[in-house]
Amino acid sequence: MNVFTILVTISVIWGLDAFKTSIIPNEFIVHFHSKYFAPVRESFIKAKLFGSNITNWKIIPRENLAWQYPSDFDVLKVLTDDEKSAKLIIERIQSHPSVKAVVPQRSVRRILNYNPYGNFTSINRHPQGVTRIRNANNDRHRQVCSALHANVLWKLGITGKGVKVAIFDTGLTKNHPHFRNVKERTNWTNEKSLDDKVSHGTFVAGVIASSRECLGFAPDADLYIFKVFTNSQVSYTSWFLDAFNYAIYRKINILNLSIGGPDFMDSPFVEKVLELSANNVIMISAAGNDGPLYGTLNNPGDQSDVIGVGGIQFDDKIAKFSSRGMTTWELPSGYGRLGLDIVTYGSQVEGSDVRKGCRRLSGTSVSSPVVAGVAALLISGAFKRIDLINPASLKQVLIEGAEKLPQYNMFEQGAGKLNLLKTLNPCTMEAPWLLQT
Ligand SMILES: *[C@@H]1O[C@H](CO)[C@@H](O)[C@H](O)[C@H]1NC(C)=O
Ligand SMILES: *[C@@H]1O[C@H](CO)[C@@H](O)[C@H](O)[C@H]1NC(C)=O
Ligand SMILES: *[C@@H]1O[C@H](CO)[C@@H](O)[C@H](O)[C@H]1NC(C)=O
Ligand SMILES: *[C@H]1O[C@H](CO)[C@@H](O)[C@H](O)[C@H]1NC(C)=O
Repeated sequence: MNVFTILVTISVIWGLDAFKTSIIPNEFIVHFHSKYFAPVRESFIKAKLFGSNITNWKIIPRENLAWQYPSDFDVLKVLTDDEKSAKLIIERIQSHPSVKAVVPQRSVRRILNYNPYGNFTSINRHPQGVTRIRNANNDRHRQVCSALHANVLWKLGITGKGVKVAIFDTGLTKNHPHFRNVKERTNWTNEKSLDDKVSHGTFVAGVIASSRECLGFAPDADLYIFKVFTNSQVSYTSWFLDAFNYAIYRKINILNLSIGGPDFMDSPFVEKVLELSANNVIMISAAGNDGPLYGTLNNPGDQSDVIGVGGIQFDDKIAKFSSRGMTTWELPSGYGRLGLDIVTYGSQVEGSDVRKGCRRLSGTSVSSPVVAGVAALLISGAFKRIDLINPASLKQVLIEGAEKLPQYNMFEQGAGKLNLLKTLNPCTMEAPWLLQT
């Protein structure tokens, strides 16, 4: 129905998460200017290598759902360890007018820091099988949905219906009891199962859309689960690019992407983020967990087309781990940008656990799904103004509705603290009664 996709990009959940990227030897991403079917792409590559005695290369087939559609890249394997011949192959392919660039294939590994002591980055699992009865006074502070008054919208029947949210993460267990509307679980790794064995992906999905126990913001949103990380938290540039392309074909509204980090700045990855935004996919990404130093924002949360989210505690203090602006990579060519758009709860937040029950996590990757869930809710409640919502206007209303935290500067808080009800106002101008609560 509607045309948005909310893409939640890059989410680092644990306070001490880190990403480590490395180059895969002899594997390259051949990036084309446009999208073509596989035989056409192969003909471009062959055109430049044909007639020479260069035969020590092959295109690696990618058996996934994106394969049926035109694509803008191939993965090329060079079957020689001789650097000179490898270089020759790459140079020849690069000289084809339809080829934009040839870059190394990278792997990215997300390093999770489980803290057994229960402090700071702790993960407090509830005892298995015990349903927690939430006492409003005790536990309210960890319920992000009530802290942001999502129930005001739920009472009006606004629950995320019709909004497609994609979650790029570690998968989700089939028939998890917290979720009503899992539309699709898709496979982008080489693993046999789509289940989440890490619990990262489940937690993110829970903050966005859980309908039981620990509640998420938009329980009726359509969830598209993209398993792009293996159970050992590894992913590849090509897995992400294929999954992004598929999300565009599926007309996803909101995409939850859980990758990123300061080093994941491959040109095809960054350009894909811009392409998604041009296709009306709303992208929300964590600012990073590299605070409290300034200039520590992560890509792509710091890009203009992406909503970059920092973390605060339930007492409105900015979390120490939350990355601060400004952007530093632009400094050599002039000046940096603020880079950080907004802050919201990201410390000791409750969300769904792998099979059932809840757990608490901290990190700006907790804050990012909070904004994604809020975005899904706002879009589904925008009524007649829904056609006016796009990545830029959504960012604008979030920024305008944000509340300044008096004791912090803009590099720490961006436009300030997310305020769901104030943000709702411009989205639903013809329904001002929504705000009289
Ligand atoms: C074929 O290979 C030889 C030796 O590897 C090389 O000297 C020669 O230039 C190559 N010919 C072409 C057309 O690339
Ligand atoms: C958590 O507690 C442990 C043990 O008390 C301590 O060693 C560790 O430094 C603490 N970590 C943080 C981040 O406070
Ligand atoms: C995912 O795809 C790979 C091939 O790319 C395959 O080996 C694996 O079994 C698939 N996993 C699932 C759950 O379908
Ligand atoms: C997507 O998932 C990551 C964690 O994997 C999380 O940090 C991020 O906030 C999520 N984004 C959304 C929109 O849910």
